This record gives sequence, C-alpha cells and structure tokens, in this order.
Amino acid sequence: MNAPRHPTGVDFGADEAEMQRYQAEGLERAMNLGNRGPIRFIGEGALHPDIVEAYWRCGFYVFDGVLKPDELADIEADVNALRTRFPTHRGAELDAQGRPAMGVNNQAPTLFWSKPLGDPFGGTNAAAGRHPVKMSEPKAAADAPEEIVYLTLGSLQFSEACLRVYGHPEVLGVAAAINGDDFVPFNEALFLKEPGLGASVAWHRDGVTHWDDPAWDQGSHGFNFMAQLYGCTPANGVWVLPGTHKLNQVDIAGMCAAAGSDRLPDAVPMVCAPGDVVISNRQVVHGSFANTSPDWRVTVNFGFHRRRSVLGVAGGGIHNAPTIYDAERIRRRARMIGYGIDARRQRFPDEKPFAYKPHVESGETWTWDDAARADVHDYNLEDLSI
Ligand SMILES: O=C(O)CCC(=O)C(=O)O
Repeated sequence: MNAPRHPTGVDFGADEAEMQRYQAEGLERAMNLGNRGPIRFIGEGALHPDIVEAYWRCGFYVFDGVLKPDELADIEADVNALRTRFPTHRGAELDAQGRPAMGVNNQAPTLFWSKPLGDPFGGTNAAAGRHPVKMSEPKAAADAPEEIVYLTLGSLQFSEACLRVYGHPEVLGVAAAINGDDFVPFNEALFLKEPGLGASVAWHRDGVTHWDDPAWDQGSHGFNFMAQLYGCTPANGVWVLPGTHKLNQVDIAGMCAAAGSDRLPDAVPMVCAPGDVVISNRQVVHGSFANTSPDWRVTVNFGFHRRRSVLGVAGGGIHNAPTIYDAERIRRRARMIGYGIDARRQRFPDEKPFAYKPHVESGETWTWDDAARADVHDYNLEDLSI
C-alpha cells in the first residue's frame, strides 16, 4: 500500500529545526525500545512472554504486518468513499455531491472538526479536561479549508472494512491475552491525519473512572489498537511517554512547563509500516502533533477493556450519557464483536474465525446482514467509556 504523498509547504516556523531534531532523536529512542515484531502466540492463546513483557514495560507494542494488502485496499476504498460523504462544512446537511451527509442522522457523536493544523482539545475543559496543554498550531496554507474532519467516532457503522479489522482473529487473540477471555469493547474511531491539514491531539491519557480505586493498576483503563493504513512517521504518528501507564499521578502541564514546549523530552513516536497494528495502553501519556508532513496517516482505532473494569461501573460520560454499565449493556455492546467476526468470515472465508468466549458460552450468534446494518446505527451511544 503506497501512502499518497502531498508536499505541504507548511512547517513549525521558528520551531521547525527544533522539531526536526526532536523527531530524529525520538525515532532513535523508539527503535531501541524492543517493543515491535509480529503477533506471536504460544500454546493455547497465550501471547509470547517477550511481547507481554515489552507491552507492560513500555505501555505500547507495534505488531508488524498484521493487515495484508487486500485488506488495506478495502480500508482505503472505504475511507475514500466515506470522505466524500462528509458534510461540506460543520453543521451542513449535505455532502459535496448534494447527498444527505454522513452523521446528520446520528444522535451519537460522530464527526469531529478542527481548523487545519489546529488543536481542538488542548487547554480546554472538553473531555473532562484531560488535555491540559495546547499544542503548537502551525499556520496552514492560505488555500486550506476553514475546517476539516479529523476524527470519526462510531466508525464501524460507516465502514465494513473497519468492522472486519475489528473481527481480526489474531488481534482479538491479543485482546483476550491482555484483558482476559471475557474482554469487552470500549469504543472505535477513525483518525484522519491529512498532510498539511491534520489536527494535533494534545498530550493526555485516557481513563476517567478508576484512578482512585484501591484495585487500580497499569491495566485498569484498557488499551486501544491502532491499525495503520499507510503507516505512520514521527511527523504524523502518535507519541508516547513510555512507562507512564504505571503511574497513578502525572502532571502533564508541569512536564510541558519543564520542557519549555510541547516537545516532551523522553517521548517516542509510534513508527509503523502499512498494515502494522499498535496496542497502546490508555493510561500512557500520549498525543500527536499537527501534520505538516507530506504523509497521510489513517488510523483504525478500537479499544477493549477488562470486563471487571466495566461491570457495575459508572461510565465516565465522555463518549455518551453517564450510566452504570450492567451485564445487559455489556452484552449488547459486545454484539459488535460478533458482527465483526461474521463480517470478516464472509470476506475472508479461508481464515479461522476468532471464538469470543462470552458468545461461545452464551450460545449467541451474530450474523452480519442487512438487519445488522440497520441495528448498528448509532451503536456508539452504548460505548463502554471509562
Ligand atoms: O491518533 C491520534 O492522533 C490520537 C489517538 C489517541 O489519542 C487515542 O487513541 O487515545
């Protein structure tokens, strides 16, 4: 999969040289972490201990070459089609072809807009104020659009290729190995980081419910998978402060103040080839810079939790209405795993489908068909957001 390149003519201005140095040094640190390689299982579903060790040591691990070219081509086709369906501007009802635009009939949060190269969340109270510091916002080109869509939530209802990634047997095997066979969904997103336009995501860590829990540990708020369509570079990828998922308290504002900028000294970029899938602990400090580079990043992002982190817990209220997550709520939300597995079985019939233990035990089966397509409208109203 060749990533489309678009020279942008924009950069970080007076900070550009410092940014280039930071990226080169970060890349070197990243390549020395020892947290990348193919997915490897030993025995019945256990992840190779080297992977488990490196994931828990660093807070992320890069799995090489998980998605193959045919699957990447499907994702690319879906993403291209989906982008034609965005509203012409924030609040518009129609897309550029005059069709009812994507998201206009959704109640759940769907499309997120930013000014080009902007940072919509940093330094605001949005999302429980978890992005305390605004990132640098380079000046966009004079002909850039006023706003762009950089994030889509509830993405599995808009892209069957993304739904099929969600049902990937080895990826779900990793979820079971890390979060237990009864792992449960979190949410799903598509991050679009367009050359010369893509917004930053300010330094933050996810998770709003378990920090004061006496049973809190490094895995309490689960993880996200980040599957890369075109790969990612230090310029457009997510950066991570390795090991911070183990800390109960961090002071992101203090770290930026000490660094004198948003370039946190010990951070490393996730660097991936097309088809790589990162597992990233939600508690690790992470963020991404505005994309002034010529390279696209498209991330198919989907998270999972331990069941015990969610059952009976009052949801954090960031992604949908706060409520207590009971067994029925979890059962309903986990149907997306069943649909993903079946959608994948239909497209890749030679692959052994993943057996999701809660469905095996309950005997429930999920078929991806037209009724299911209708059923998943606004499914993310029921995200398990902790
Ligand atoms: O993809 C990005 O730029 C940010 C991802 C992120 O913050 C997350 O998955 O929590």
